[in-house]
Amino acid sequence: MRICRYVNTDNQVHIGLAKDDNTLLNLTTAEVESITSIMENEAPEKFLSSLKEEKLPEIPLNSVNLLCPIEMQEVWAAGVTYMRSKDARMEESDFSATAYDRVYDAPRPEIFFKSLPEKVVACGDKVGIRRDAKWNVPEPELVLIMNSRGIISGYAVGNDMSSRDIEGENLLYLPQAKVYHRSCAIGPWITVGAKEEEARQWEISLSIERADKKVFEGKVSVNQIKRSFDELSRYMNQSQEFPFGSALLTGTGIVPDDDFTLEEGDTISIYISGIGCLKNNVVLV
Ligand code: DO4
Ligand code: MG
Repeated sequence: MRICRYVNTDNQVHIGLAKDDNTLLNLTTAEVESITSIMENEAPEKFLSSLKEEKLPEIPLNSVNLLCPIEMQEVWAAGVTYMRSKDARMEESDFSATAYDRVYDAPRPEIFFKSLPEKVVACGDKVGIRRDAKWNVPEPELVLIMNSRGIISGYAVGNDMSSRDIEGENLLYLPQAKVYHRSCAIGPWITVGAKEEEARQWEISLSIERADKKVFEGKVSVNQIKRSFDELSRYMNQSQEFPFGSALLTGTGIVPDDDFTLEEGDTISIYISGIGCLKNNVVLV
């Protein structure tokens, strides 16, 4: 089941439930005012199924503008959760290689702050590359959407935009490589009701186009994530309080070759089979 935030011709924000691939049900008319309230429900899937039975107004999906599904959730990201990511970081920096090697096998995962909710870019909006960086890449990642009790209640597609030269120069520069204007995109909606076993069957694919030509393509199975989702959510919520829940990007398993860097105007498409496609153009920031 997929839920989203959208605006249509009335310019009001609505919550939608996908009836099928082309149609949304307007949940705002059933007094559902936020994605957060659905995530907080004890049984979101059951709740949404009951709403599907009601006679709610139907809206063609292609007539609305989808907004970012993140409302008030802090956004964090896990790193070095795939072997490919560990190898790429170790190559990018002799200086920090041991840290990446160690964290891959350590009981405590790498988890870092990524974005305030209001700064997350929606599907169709522009993601940024830093003008003081020379080596910029997208990181296509599955996003766990957790409620205030730390329960994973949904999944989305995420892009953890990164400046690899800044990160590689010194590990202490990681926040600058990861957190800047337009550095995080999440969308296009939230898939509710899938268990971890099902989500692990999904495939993540990344394609980058430049002037209508494909300049990079790659894919990875979610099942290659080294850590369980429970493990990630446990560390994320340990000694923390997220009154509105949180979102956690789960790390990248696709890293373009070392001679690849993003350019302004590129189009990044990230597809996760159980969710959908997050598409953004690149702008210099
Ligand atoms: O430590 C660097 C960041 C790792 C990361 O973002 C990833 O593996 O996806
Ligand atoms: Mg990442």
